[in-house]
Amino acid sequence: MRKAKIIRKTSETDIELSLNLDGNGKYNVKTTIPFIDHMLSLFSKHSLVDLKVIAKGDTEVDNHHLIEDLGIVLGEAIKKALGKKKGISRYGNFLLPMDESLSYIAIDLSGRPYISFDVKFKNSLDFDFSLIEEFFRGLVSSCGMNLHIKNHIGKNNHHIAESIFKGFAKSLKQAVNIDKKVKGIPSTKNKL
Ligand SMILES: [Mn+2]
Repeated sequence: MRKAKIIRKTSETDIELSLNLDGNGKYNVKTTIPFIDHMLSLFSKHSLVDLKVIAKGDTEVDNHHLIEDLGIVLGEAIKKALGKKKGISRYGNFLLPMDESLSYIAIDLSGRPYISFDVKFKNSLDFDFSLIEEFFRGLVSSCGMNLHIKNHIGKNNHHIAESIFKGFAKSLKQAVNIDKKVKGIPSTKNKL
């Protein structure tokens, strides 16, 4: 079973996250930030990764530390659960529509962290949408993932964010998929 549990406690945040890459999309997410609970829940639902998250942080400052650290811990857990990456598809991509918003996501579980984040959110008073990029930046750095995110069209911040998280979920589902025709590690270097 490709499962992992990460407990990470710093002076800023306290996060406990467990996942199962071979799950069926069961989730229990409590981060104290309702919008992120919504995003992580739909990530689980559409990636079929079972996800449990209990987290809190210094949100009296702002949401920055907690959202960034949630990305780091999710990336760490994906990496740990993948192990040596034997037999995986490695690549995934998805063009995901969410009402008026359309986002394209591409993943390579290459072991090398890289992010391209081409998304323009509108200014918002109720949530700092710039933190979505911080979340994914943290995730790629700890996971060693190459991740391209491009929003092609979108008006509503909530829809844009949702198209990104759902597209990420669908892409990750493809990339972590065990392909029976893949023998060993899918790299000519024999290491990912
Ligand atoms: Mn929604």
